[in-house]
Amino acid sequence: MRHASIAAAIAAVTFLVAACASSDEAAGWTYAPPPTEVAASGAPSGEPSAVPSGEPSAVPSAPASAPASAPASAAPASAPASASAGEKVTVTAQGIQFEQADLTVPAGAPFTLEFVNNDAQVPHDIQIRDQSGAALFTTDTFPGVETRSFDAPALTAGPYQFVCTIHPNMIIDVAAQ
Ligand SMILES: [Cu+2]
Repeated sequence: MRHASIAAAIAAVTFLVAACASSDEAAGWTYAPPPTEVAASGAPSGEPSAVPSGEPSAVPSAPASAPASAPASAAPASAPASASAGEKVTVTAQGIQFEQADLTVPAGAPFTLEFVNNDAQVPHDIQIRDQSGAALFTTDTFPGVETRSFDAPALTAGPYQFVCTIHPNMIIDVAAQ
């Protein structure tokens, strides 16, 4: 019994080793040739058919649909999406002051203005003013403690000020660049 089971085990191991060796060998022989055959036959047939069929259909359809939808729906829809997906500028009010002494905001693209009002029950807002003092954008006025996000308009590169209209001492020098 004992000899028989050992012999069986040895036989099994021998068989497994042999099976592994032979399957590796078989794999080496059978796997190597097909890839070059597939690559050689696949490239020439796939390339010429894909390019001519894709290009003619894509080009005529794009100009046809773009003018119709772009001015009316595409432009307004994509602007807020890119603004919220783009840069976020955070301004914090605390102790009747803006925490940020100065700021840099992206020029030429709408951005998200996140206003953190940490002054409990004290209302603040943020007004974006250009160099002449003209107001370009004003957020809601709201008391803390609360955080709100606003879609600020695109600013051309240059200096601006963020000012709280309720507390004129709250001023941040801002560079759009
Ligand atoms: Cu204020």
